[in-house]
Amino acid sequence: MALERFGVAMDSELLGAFDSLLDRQGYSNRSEAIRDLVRAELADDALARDDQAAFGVVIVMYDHHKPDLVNRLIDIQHDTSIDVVCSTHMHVDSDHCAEAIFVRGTAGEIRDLGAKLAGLKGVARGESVILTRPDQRA
Ligand code: NI
Repeated sequence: MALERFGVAMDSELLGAFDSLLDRQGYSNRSEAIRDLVRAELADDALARDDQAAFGVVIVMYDHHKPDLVNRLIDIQHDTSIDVVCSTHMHVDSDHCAEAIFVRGTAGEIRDLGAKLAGLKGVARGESVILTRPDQRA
């Protein structure tokens, strides 16, 4: 794909802070950093729409002593309409487990699944990471 050049005007203080950030992040030039920022912004914009095709990981940390919680976590994964590809379990300590659940669906479905699991009594923390392929952005 052909590269197009464009000029950007920026005050020196902002540019200095940007260069300092790029240095810490290991960028060798501004162009690659700006391309990554644009890609991230386009992905965030696409993923804000509930119907955007997506994939991701829902991570929950929970107290495995809570009665029936483990079964409820499993039931929700079986009953969801989205594709639960796999999950990985980690025994965090004597009380807590963490589960990373890899899913494919729409951004809205993944958000809903994450919220449903995080809202269960006994789930101490729930986080979702949702990504989309550039060629699938609506
Ligand atoms: Ni465990």
